[in-house]
Amino acid sequence: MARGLLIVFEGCDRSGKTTQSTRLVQALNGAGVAAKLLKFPDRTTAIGTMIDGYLQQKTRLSDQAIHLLFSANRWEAMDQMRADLESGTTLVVDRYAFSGVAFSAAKKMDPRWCRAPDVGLAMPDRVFFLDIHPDDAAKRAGFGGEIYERREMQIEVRAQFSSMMDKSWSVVDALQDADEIHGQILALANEALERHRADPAPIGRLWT
Ligand code: DGP
Repeated sequence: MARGLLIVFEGCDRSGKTTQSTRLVQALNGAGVAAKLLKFPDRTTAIGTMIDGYLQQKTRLSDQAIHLLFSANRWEAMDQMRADLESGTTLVVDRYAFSGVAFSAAKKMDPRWCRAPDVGLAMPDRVFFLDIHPDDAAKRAGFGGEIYERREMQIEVRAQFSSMMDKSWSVVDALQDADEIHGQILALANEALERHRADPAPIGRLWT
């Protein structure tokens, strides 16, 4: 059996990643594709609880400490992720290590240092980047509640994401109608799944 694909959603805050990643998993499952939704940070674990306290500005942590907690939160999921991928389940992940680099580098931390703790994580097969200007994101409900939801920060985060894009990324205009976005992403995901079925590749590429 071919392994599952690792599909990642990235984007600035309030770009619609959670809505679109959920819809993609529903559509894939509906079409008989084994697919599972994951979200980082996973606030349900002990590490995730610490991250949540920081994001909600209830606790303070140094930039380095919170960076490492975000990475640890991904690592604690990695064994299960590999097992799922190897058993043929496609994983759709709402944020991944790109967010780790983008948010910390936006605070002027050394990008090389920021990449290091995630070295060895499985690299995604496809990344969908939901692109929205922070001025538009700021108009969406809930913006401003957490520590990073500030205009200047989001502008820098967006620039950091841009610097990491390669051919595995697709940039999707997040200002479009949600159904339109879903249709575009589903078509791209199906294309990737078909290519993979025709020529399955093992989990090879790792985060460097
Ligand atoms: P979300 O639950 O997707 O809204 O993410 C919560 C916030 O945490 C959001 O502002 C993005 C930020 N974030 C997500 N992953 C990381 C990470 O790995 N490192 C840092 N520094 N911030 C992250």
